[in-house]
Amino acid sequence: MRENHLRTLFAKKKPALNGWASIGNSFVAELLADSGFDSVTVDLQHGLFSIESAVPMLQAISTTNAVPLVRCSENSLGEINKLLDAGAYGVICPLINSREDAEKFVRACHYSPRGGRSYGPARGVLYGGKDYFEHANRTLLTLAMIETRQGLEAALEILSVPDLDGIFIGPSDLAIELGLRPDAWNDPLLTNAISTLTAQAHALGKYVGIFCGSMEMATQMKALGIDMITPGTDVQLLRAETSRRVEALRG
Ligand code: 3PY
Ligand code: MG
Repeated sequence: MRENHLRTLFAKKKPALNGWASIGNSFVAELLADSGFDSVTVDLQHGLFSIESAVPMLQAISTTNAVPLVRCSENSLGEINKLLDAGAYGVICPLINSREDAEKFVRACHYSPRGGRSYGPARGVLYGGKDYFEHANRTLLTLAMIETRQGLEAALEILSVPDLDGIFIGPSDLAIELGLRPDAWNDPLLTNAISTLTAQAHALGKYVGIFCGSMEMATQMKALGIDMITPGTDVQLLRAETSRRVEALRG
C-alpha cells in the first residue's frame, strides 16, 4: 500500500504543512496540492459542497505528492466510510467532546477487529494499492478535533483512545467556547489551552494538528512544536491576496 508521508514526517518530528480546500472545485484543490503542501484537507464541514464534489477534489490532490485528507461534516460512520472509500488517507473529525465520541470516530475508520468500517474501498485501492485491506488500518490517519470546553476537559480521555493517532485543534470554536471572539488567536486563555493540549498529546505519543488564522499564528504554532500546521483556507488566501492587490492599485 502507498505509504502515508504524514506518518513519516511525524516520526521524524518534522512539521507537516497542510493546505485547506474549502472551495468545492477540483482545480482549486489541485492548485493547493501542487503548491508544495505535504497534505491537503478537503473540508466537508464548512466547505459549501457535498460528497459528490469531494471525490474529484481527492482525485485532483492525488495527482501530486500531497496526502489527501478530509474533514468530515460530522462523526458519522456512513460519511466517513464513503470518504475513505473515495481515497482519503486520513480523517479529521470535528467536535469530539468525549472518549465515547473518539471511540465511535476511530471505529468508523478501521476494519475489524479494530473497528466497524464496512468493506468497499472503491477508489481507496486505486490510490492506495491492491494490498489496501492488509495495511489500511495502520496507514490511514485519525485526528479528533478538540474545539469545545467539553473536549478540552476530556482531552486526556480522548487522547488515551487506542488507535486514535492524534488531535486537531480548532482554535476559532475553542475561542468561542472560552468566551472569546473566534479570531482571538493571541489571547492567553486560548494560547494556554493550545499549549496544554499539545503537551498532553505529545506526552502520550500522539500527533497534534492545528488550523491557523494568520501567518503570525502559523509561525508561533510551528515554534510550539505542533506536528501539522494549516496556514489558512483557499478562501482566505484568495481573499487576502486579491484584496491586497486591489487596495495597492487603488492607492
Ligand atoms: C476551528 O477553528 O474551529 C476550526 O474548525 C478550524 O477549521
Ligand atoms: Mg471548528
